[in-house]
Amino acid sequence: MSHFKAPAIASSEITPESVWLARRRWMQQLGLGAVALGAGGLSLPAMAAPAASGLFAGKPNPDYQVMEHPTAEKDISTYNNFYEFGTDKSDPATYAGAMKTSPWTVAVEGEVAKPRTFDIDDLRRLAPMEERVYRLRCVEAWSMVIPWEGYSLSTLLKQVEPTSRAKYIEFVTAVQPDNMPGLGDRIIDWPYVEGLRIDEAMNPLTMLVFGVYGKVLPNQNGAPMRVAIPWKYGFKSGKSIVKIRLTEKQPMTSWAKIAPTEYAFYANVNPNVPHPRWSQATERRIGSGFFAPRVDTLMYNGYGEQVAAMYQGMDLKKYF
Ligand SMILES: Nc1nc2c(c(=O)[nH]1)N[C@H]1C(S)=C(S)[C@@H](COP(=O)(O)O)O[C@H]1N2
Ligand SMILES: [Mo]
Repeated sequence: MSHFKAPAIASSEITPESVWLARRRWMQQLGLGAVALGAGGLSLPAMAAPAASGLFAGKPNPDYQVMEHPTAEKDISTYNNFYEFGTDKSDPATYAGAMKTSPWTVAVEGEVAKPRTFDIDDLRRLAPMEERVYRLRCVEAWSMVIPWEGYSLSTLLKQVEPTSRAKYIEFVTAVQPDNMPGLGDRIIDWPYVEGLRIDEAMNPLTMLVFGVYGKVLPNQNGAPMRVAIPWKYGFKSGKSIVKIRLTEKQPMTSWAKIAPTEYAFYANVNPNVPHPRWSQATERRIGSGFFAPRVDTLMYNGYGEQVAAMYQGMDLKKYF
């Protein structure tokens, strides 16, 4: 498939160990144990696609792996931002179980030749699940390393054929008043809306996520489908998406609406542009212990090679 091809990632960015760990886990899920593990080399042996029950056992894609070990599954699913369920980090794990994730449809509309409402099951089968180990850097200066299961958003967008007027894309999160206790807080003008420029949306790194750690996505992480845009601050990656709209004009996004001087549209991870109230130069890795040293935040969260060209010539202090 064409979207497997794309980014030229320096081999220095690919850690054989992390690829191997992800690959081993995938093999174990398929019941192959150590049998099929050859020495060295990143190529996977040819084998049958995961059975339906193993839908979320995505095949590790060696083009999308970061150096660090993944954050523990428990931390990924209990330390969350999902304001629809409250503003404490523990609220989503406590309350998101009540969110109804089935039946679920995603409407893809706006500047497209073939608008269509997809059933979530069809989206899960639109392309083979891949496991991609991505960094997630929150604007609050903490971070995680997460093995997501999904595929490039571009795969879905190609199905609906964006028109030449499609310059931006908008992601709209579900609103379930009976099941989302955080909606009572009018911090955000619900629904939660995020957006990207169309070239950012088509970048192969931009991922539709359906699972994590080889399992269906927990509700608190944005089930049944969320996006992951790993070179941007976490708030750009909308959760529990029900609508995707392609537009000619830049969409008004939730955080830019609340505090435009703090959270602008681009929100590319940039250690050189501080948040008005704190530095963005370092980050705290969740799960690494209270006394663990903070780590330096990388330009574009370490994904510069794949994304910097999209921002050439732009004043990153102005378009932060
Ligand atoms: N709908 C919705 N999406 C959201 C948020 C939210 O409050 N509501 N929080 C964002 C923020 S600030 C971050 S850091 C990530 C956190 O994703 P995680 O909880 O899966 O780690 O989700 C983003 N997506
Ligand atoms: Mo965040």
